[in-house]
Amino acid sequence: MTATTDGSTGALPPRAAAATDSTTAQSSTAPRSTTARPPLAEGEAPGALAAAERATARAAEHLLSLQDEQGWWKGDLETNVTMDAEDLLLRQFLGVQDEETTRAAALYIRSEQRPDGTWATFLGGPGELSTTIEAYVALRLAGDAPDAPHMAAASAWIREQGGIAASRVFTRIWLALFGWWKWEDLPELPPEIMFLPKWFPLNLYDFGQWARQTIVPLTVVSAKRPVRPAPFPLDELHTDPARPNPPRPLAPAASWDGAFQRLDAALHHYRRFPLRRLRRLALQQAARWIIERQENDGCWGGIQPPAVYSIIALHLLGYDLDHPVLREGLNSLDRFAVRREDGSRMIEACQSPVWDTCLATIALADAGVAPDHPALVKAADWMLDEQIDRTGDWAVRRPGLTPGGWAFEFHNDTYPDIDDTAEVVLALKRVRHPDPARVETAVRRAARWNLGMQSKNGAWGAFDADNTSTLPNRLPFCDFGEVVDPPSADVTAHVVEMLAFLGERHDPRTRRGVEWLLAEQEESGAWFGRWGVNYVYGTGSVLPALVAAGIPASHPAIRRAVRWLEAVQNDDGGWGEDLRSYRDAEWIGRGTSTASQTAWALMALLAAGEREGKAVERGVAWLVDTQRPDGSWDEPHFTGTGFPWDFSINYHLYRQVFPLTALGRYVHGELFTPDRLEA
Ligand code: R19
Repeated sequence: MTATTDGSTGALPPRAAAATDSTTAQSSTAPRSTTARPPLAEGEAPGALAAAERATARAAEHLLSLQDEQGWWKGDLETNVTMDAEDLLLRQFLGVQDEETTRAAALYIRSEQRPDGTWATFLGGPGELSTTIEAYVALRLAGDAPDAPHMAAASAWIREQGGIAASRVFTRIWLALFGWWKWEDLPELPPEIMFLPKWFPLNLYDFGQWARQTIVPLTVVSAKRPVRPAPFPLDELHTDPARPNPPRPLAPAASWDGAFQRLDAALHHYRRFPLRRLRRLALQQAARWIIERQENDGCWGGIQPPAVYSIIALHLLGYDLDHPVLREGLNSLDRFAVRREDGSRMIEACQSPVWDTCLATIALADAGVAPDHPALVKAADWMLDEQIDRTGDWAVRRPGLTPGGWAFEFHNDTYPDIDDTAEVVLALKRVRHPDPARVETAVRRAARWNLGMQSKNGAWGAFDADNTSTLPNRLPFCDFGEVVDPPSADVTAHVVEMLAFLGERHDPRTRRGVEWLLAEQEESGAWFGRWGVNYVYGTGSVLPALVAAGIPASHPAIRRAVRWLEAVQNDDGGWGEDLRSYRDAEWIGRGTSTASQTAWALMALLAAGEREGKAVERGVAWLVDTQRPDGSWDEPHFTGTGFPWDFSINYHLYRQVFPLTALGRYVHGELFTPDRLEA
């Protein structure tokens, strides 16, 4: 699979429509729009509806043109330059750098630097210390001189912010690999953690899957403490190079932080006098654990950070770079690279083909594309082939549950997720497939798996059931991002919506999900967005689910949510919510209007029966007015969430699939509801 680009700013133009003929799409859109279109609202300008219909048709045509001939869609998954910097650091560490890759990666890193010398983790965000340090070091490895103006600006800012000593643990581990930081001055995480049984606090399965897969190889790396001499010193990144690690005060022993600091001191002590046999067995077990989880494409968990650390760990345990495990691992890293128009090379943290394909299928179906349109059948076929029929780490908490989920990526069989599984089912239910029995079997298995993954509190997390321990986040080692995967409103909403579409509205497990969602609504009337920014995403996920589950639009919870959405609508008619909303309540519901967030708000309002309201009319007009002539939207802002605040994602297909879904539901009314599917 080669990396694809999606024609958005800076990237190559999309390939021409592959297997789909856009005239077919047009003609299959037309008949449905006349049968299903709801009557005009009082005072509604017929011109506005016609404009929305044209925008819908153009958007559908554009989306169809982006489908791969194998049936999937995949937009670029843009994050930040940490990915690119760590890729270069890995190559340097292993001694496998090549000039062309370094040049193209450096070009990308430089292009993302801001005038004040910093790098941010999302468009318009504040400079971020660890990211800026990693980007700076990568550019130095690529040959940029420390006194070049862009480098001097960066290092001055880094020193102002406290230098390397103030950066996150991951950054200091990378620097320790080259002797730029002392291993002793890092928190300990011993490989013996492998032996903790699954009921013991801080055992591996208390961590979210992404953290688990990162931590296991890192325990190996920090047990080995390798140092490959650096090609140059980095004194310019310390506030005082003579004292690179100024002592930090200890927290009181009776506090959580104090207790974990003392645990860390004890582990440092253990490191000096480990039980040698135990240590050896732990390292062996870690190697086995890692190798068992390598995917068919050579990657680990479909995400770049575990892949990078797993390669280093196995190499330190004696695997040669040309051992098949490492060769395939290294090859897989190249598949995370996206080539851009200017010759630069951007690394994706992760790839989203399953997620993009189910969302695109839903969007096209809701826009009135015929349910048996070849593009939709092809997408369904591809999704059906991706269903995972073996157990994974999720079975530790749910032993005996029959597999049947979908993962987010091309290859990630150990970690299917509940969110993708719900959305794939919602997509498959919209397609008229030539083999309905096959679809029905797949959907039933998926639903059974998702139901089995319900957490004890009645809600759903993304990858695991009952992944709710509060201890992992307190480890000094875990100072970046989320490391657990507790239930969230957005995932729970998607599962509830799926269950409703399968006719399981009255199932007690669906009811518990609904009750949890109702209890989770905030005072404002909105829901928090765990995997999308932010309350607009949460609310945009929950309202369609509650209505599908039979909660009447007149229910007070729904009215409160509608009032919140109306209150935060921008003057231009769109919706936008800045990533700073995760840190600063001032930004909740506020920000520059974006296509995907406007669409989420519209999807919520339409579900709540507000089609004829002023807010919907203005939101639809915003989408129509900002659409580009080719049927696409521009979306420089990041509206996806990896970890609230710490890690943000610009999903390049969100700008297309969500506006199309919202416009389709506006133009046609809801073509797909649980009642219509059952009828
Ligand atoms: C909904 C579908 N989702 C439920 C799936 C979303 C997947 C998002 C892509 C995740 O990519 C990642 C994951 C983890 C990391 C890390 C990382 C940070 C801390 C630790 Br500890 C371990 C790893 C860094 O980058 C990542 C990217 C939308």
